[in-house]
Amino acid sequence: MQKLITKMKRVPLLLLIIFGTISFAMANEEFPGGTGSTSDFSVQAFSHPMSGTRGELRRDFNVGNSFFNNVWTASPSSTTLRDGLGPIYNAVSCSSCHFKDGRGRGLPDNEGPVDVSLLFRLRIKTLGSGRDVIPHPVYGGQFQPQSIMGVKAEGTPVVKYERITLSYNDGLFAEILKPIYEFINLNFGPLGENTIVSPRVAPQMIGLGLVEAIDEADILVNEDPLDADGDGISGRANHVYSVVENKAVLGRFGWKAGKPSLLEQNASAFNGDIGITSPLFPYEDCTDAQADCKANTTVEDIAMDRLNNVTTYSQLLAVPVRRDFTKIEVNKGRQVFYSISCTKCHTPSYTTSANAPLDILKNQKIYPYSDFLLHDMGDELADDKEEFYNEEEATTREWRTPPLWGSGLVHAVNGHTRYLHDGRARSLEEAILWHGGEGQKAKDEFMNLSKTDRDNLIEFLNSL
Ligand code: HEC
Ligand code: HEC
Ligand SMILES: [Ca+2]
Ligand SMILES: [Ca+2]
Ligand SMILES: [Ca+2]
Repeated sequence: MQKLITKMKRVPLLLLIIFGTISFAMANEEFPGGTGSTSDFSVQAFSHPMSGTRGELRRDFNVGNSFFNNVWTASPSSTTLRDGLGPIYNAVSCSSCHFKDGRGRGLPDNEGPVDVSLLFRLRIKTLGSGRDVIPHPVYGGQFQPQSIMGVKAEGTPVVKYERITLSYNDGLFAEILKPIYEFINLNFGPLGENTIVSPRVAPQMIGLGLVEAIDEADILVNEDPLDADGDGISGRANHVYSVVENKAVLGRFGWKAGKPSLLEQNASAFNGDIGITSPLFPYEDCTDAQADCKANTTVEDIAMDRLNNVTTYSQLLAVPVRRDFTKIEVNKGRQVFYSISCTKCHTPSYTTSANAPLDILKNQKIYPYSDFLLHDMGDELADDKEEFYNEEEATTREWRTPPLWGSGLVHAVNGHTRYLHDGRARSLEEAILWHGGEGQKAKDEFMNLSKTDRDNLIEFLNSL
């Protein structure tokens, strides 16, 4: 009896400690992008600099912002600072695809041409060289549907859909649409049987400097390439060639973690997507088969200092504060997310490096919900069912776990609720239903939940 009483006396203290710790952890989580998080949830939610962006940094951010939104024109023109578009390109500005610093919708509701925000990487399976691939010899590494006057564009990507019906354990149904891509109006002949087409939609631009500021070791610690712990999940890091460092380094950005840094990601977007050459990527994206493209190349369309301004801009776009943070359903949904396999890849949190390049990026407790590693996500999401290395060390079947912060604000910013690497999921629910391969177990667990638990989980995702 005495024992029981002392035990009971300890309970409140214990509860205080437990709940004290929880509420402290939760309070952090309300600010997923650390102290610089923004509390604007409007159409501008993804467009704010982290609070603390002042002085020279703020000026650099503003210049970067203007070059991110700038509509490039063909040269020669009256504004040499802002010309050099093409000769072939996907879009005339960064913000045509990352509209309002948000994400592209990628796919139309009905069959037809795809949205400008969806681009296609092209690779050729080379016979007899194992699982390696090369850029398409005629169309190059990326399909450019647009061109300046007097130059042939490459063609038009179109989509049609195959309907797939899934049934939940409780008898309810869901229908998902599998995109099937086709290329029409091809100006340089057919793509050929051995072409691997890899569709990618423009993701939102928030929190990227914080992602860059995560210590490499904190990402690599979650790798389990041989699935040593036997849970069916084998996250791997991509190691990609850096033109700046002239060696292979950890890949962090893009749907296959194919780019090592924001500087290189941005410079390659200027080059491949808009036809803007820079000191980092001095050559236009034309192949030998594209004579008119080659005849219209331009040199150093953007200078290094402007490129650096755009990089500062992309480092500092703030992550929004969580909404409905104390709502019961959201917290129940969070419990579901943590109790089924979601956090095995969507790693909740990190503390950024003390050595980050900018003070406001240092030592920040952040909640991106991603391991930033590659996972085989199954046949249905794969670029090609056969496994080829189509982005450095990432295969046709692998995708980088995307951060989930900002997921619930896509509709407010971009007016759609499209998710996954090509925007095929029309809702967060559909995004989960596409998980296969290493994500199959998580999907099955989701499909076995009660309707209430599923709804709560979606509410939690919408609060991110
Ligand atoms: C044609 C549409 C399009 C245009 C134009 C475009 N992007 Fe992107 N952006 C994408 C796509 C698609 C990806 C994903 C690329 C991948 O997975 O390889 C991406 C990825 C990124 C990322 C990495 C985000 C992340 O979460 O990893 C950054 C940063 C970025 N773009 C910056 C820019 C900048 C700066 C410009 C202008 C120079 C630009 N983009 C122009 C479509 C576009
Ligand atoms: C095996 C690792 C893994 C597990 C487990 C996993 N995910 Fe994912 N998740 C991914 C990857 C990789 C993608 C991107 C796939 C693609 O775009 O093709 C993704 C995409 C998503 C997206 C869309 C994000 C975006 O920006 O488009 C949501 C939402 C999501 N996951 C939620 C969940 C939930 C909820 C669970 C648990 C039921 C879960 N995931 C379990 C790896 C995983
Ligand atoms: Ca150019
Ligand atoms: Ca091309
Ligand atoms: Ca494992």
